[in-house]
Amino acid sequence: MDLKEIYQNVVDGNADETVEGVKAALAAGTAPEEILAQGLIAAMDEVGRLFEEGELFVPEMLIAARAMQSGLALLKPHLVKADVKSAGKVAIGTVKGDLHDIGKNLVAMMLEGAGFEVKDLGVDVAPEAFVKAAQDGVQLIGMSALLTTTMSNMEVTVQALKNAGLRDKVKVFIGGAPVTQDYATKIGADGFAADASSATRTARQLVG
Ligand code: B1M
Repeated sequence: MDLKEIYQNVVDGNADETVEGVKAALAAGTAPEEILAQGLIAAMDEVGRLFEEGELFVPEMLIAARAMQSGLALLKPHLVKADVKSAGKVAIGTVKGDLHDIGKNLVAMMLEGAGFEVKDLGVDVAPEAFVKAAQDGVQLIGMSALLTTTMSNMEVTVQALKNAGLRDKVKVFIGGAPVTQDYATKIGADGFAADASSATRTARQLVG
């Protein structure tokens, strides 16, 4: 199966064809990581480009995202292989005001694969919900943001953890397209990761 076909089916929002394409690629022995990077993630970058140029609109972006997620669901068992849940407890979520969850889901999946126990708080997560997770005893908090307008809620959450007297009890790491190491340093987060695989490395370093 040509990964270009998977890519095009995601861009066009064809979920059934994407699923068939991913199945065929796996059956042909293509590495799941290759299908993910060259088929699914590359397609979402193209969708973002077309949106910016005014060639696609929000509904089409949403349909493409659904196609991407259908393909991703098939890849999950191949990407998540760990059977020992002992690396640590992480709560992860997309910050308040932000509904983008594909990158966050990928990071959660990779963390599970690396042996972390992951509590997925979902999207549009209020600072109080992150605080509650810290009170419940997670060692790590991961925050994702895809919008320049919502990333400031990462700083609000770090502040809420401080106000609750929990900042020393949890490590905070952040990521998402507009987020940088400089921003992480500026808001007092403990770590930053640019993508899902480096997120597991960051998480491992943070739990020592
Ligand atoms: Co939106 N959107 N969107 N969108 N969307 C972007 C982000 C945008 C860049 C598109 C563009 O203009 N080119 C733009 C943001 C501009 C900006 O702020 N600078 C944008 C906009 C403007 C919007 C709306 C405001 C549009 C509107 O309504 N007018 C709206 C906002 C809604 C809201 O959240 N309140 C909106 C809505 C949507 C949909 C709902 C339609 C849909 C999301 C569906 C879903 O997620 N279930 C959507 C989509 C699909 C996108 C694009 C096209 C694709 C995002 C994606 O899934 N990428 C996106 C353009 C783009 O990113 N190129 C865009 C694939 C994913 C694997 O990558 O999420 O970056 P990513 O995750 C990566 C890394 O960032 C990192 O690892 C991941 C894997 O490698 N990472 C972490 C992510 N989180 C991490 C956390 C970590 C560590 C690493 O630690 C905890």
